[in-house]
Amino acid sequence: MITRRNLLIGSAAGAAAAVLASRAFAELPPLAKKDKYKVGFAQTESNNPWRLAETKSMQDEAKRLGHQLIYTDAASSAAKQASDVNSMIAQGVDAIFLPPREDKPLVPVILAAKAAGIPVFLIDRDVDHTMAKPGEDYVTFIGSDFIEEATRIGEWLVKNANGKSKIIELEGTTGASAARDRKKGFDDFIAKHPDFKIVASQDGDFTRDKGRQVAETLLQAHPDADIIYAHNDEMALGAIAALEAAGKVAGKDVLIVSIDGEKDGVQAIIDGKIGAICGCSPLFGPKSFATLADYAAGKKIAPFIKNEDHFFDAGNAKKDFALAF
Ligand code: GYE
Repeated sequence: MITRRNLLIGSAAGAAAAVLASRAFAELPPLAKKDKYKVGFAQTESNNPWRLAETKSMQDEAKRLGHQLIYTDAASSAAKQASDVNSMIAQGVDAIFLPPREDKPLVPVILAAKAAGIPVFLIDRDVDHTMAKPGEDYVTFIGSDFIEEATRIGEWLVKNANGKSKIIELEGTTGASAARDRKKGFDDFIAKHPDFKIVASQDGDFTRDKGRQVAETLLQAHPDADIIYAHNDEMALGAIAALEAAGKVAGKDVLIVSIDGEKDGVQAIIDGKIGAICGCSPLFGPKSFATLADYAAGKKIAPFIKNEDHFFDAGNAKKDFALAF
């Protein structure tokens, strides 16, 4: 008999057994009702305030509830994140919380966890639904609606651009659902507003330094660009550094908009350097563990559990600063 938790995922025998087990369990794996769980949280990287706030929120809530949290950091590598998940499966965790760094490379380990009888909850980023489906292969996706975030930024721009129109777009990590949808939502919106034009769009990997480098290159190629849309605050802050190095004034010569709501970002609104930020909460702990408990209690879980985002601009940045992370 196959003991689901003991599959040796990775070995040939393990892979074959995993296929058998996945056929035997077309449904999501159940989760026994227990007071204390051993759960995995496979973080993508820890190089920005958003990630650090998310990790702290998961750790704090696990501690508060008395669960054991197995935490790993993939150091910006989807391959390492996949092997981190495999090792959680081998350790026989009860459930796994996973923010898939990219939307395709993590699918095989999500399916392997399912085959091993371990429910997976995707948090903050989703996977490609043609390869794996919420409610079938993993329990749910908990996170923001990235298309909506990007559309809100577009709507703000249309009202507040004051004649500025040539946009440089700094994209998040290629292959990340957050980057894909923040681009799609924005680009589709701008396509309906012919007064605006995206003159260049490039991957800045969601980091401050890459954002600065890419902004520097794109500003050289498009010196007349007067708007920068960054898929997160870190890249927007990098873009401010690039503008200042080029002798331009952020917020005057170039209007900057972004997404997240970290403290440095909201402070940059107060300082007049960023025009608007659509918030994106990293505080996943309470909702993640509440969803886990609901699942164990046999409640029906929606395939998408949406986080509501707070919008910041000069009108509320000071008053709402406490909402920044
Ligand atoms: O905006 C960014 C982080 O996946 C929603 O990833 C998340 C994004 C967040 O690195 O700052």
